[in-house]
Amino acid sequence: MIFKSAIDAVRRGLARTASAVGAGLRSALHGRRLDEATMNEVESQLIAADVGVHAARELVDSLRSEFRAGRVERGDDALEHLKKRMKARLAPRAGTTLEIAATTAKPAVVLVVGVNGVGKTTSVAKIAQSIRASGRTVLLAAADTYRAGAVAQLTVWAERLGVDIIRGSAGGDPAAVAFDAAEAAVARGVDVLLVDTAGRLHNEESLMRQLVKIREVLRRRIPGAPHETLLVLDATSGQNALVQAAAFQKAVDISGIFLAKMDGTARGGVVIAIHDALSVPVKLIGVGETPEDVQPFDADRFIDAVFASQGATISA
Ligand SMILES: Nc1nc2c(ncn2[C@@H]2O[C@H](COP(=O)(O)OP(=O)(O)O)[C@@H](O)[C@H]2O)c(=O)[nH]1
Ligand SMILES: [Mg+2]
Repeated sequence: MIFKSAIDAVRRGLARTASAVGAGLRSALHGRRLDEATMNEVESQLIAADVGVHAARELVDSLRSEFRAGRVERGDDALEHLKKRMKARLAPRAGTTLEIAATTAKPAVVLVVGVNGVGKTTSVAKIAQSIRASGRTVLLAAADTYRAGAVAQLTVWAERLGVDIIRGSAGGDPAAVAFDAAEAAVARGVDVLLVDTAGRLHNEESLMRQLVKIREVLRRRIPGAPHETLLVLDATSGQNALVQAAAFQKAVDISGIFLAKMDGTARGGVVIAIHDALSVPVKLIGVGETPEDVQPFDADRFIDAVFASQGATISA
């Protein structure tokens, strides 16, 4: 198991989401009797938490039909019903881990993509740290040659974590860096190669073309690579994250989502919107700025943490 998470850590990391979503629904429902006005309030609370209009409507529709059938009357039963329905919604793709956890490929290659500022480089450091902690070796590739500071930023992480890094020159060809890194990973016999990429170029088309080229270079040198293409999304960007995901999914085959900055948002319901809109699972969540601040996304734990008793008792 590369990534571990205790329920306490999940609750701490998600304190803002949990207190906002949980407390909002709780204050609408706890100790009350259900009626039409209350159900409208629940729908607004869900939309405010970013679960998406579609999911919010379906959740409230299912609650309404339970209410009209006389099966749910008390607000507290409504809370339980919502909790169950949310878990069921997330269940089909829950619990999926990184491909590198299961693959026997060596080196296993993880390509990390996403727009500027979402948290790619930090997420690479987090994954590197977890792999190191599990006793495997890591090589980093600084394939964001577009921004002057990007290579330096990853270099600092490499030094702090004590892992090797392959760099090109600023403004150089990122596909060449990917090629050199693949060569080095094979020659040095490392277990996992993590490739950090640029999030902004002259336009979206050139960015996507560059990512496709990096993929091809990796695949040519290492059969089956990249074994994971991880799209990093910023949880605080709300529905905007869905627009980004669609663009990346079209260009490169995304195999998983790293949802960063879950600690910084009261709108963690975006996880549900992402699961609704995309065919790829959220695999990891970022809950802070240090390399330790990463957790596997576990749907049951996530929903439990969101609904965990009074929000006030868990806000950090
Ligand atoms: N609070 C919080 N901040 C994060 C998280 N992940 C990244 N950041 C911060 O977001 C900013 C941009 O991160 P960076 O990794 O440089 O993004 P990149 O441009 O996609 O590579 C930095 O200030 C990071 O410290 C997270 O999970 N939580
Ligand atoms: Mg970066």
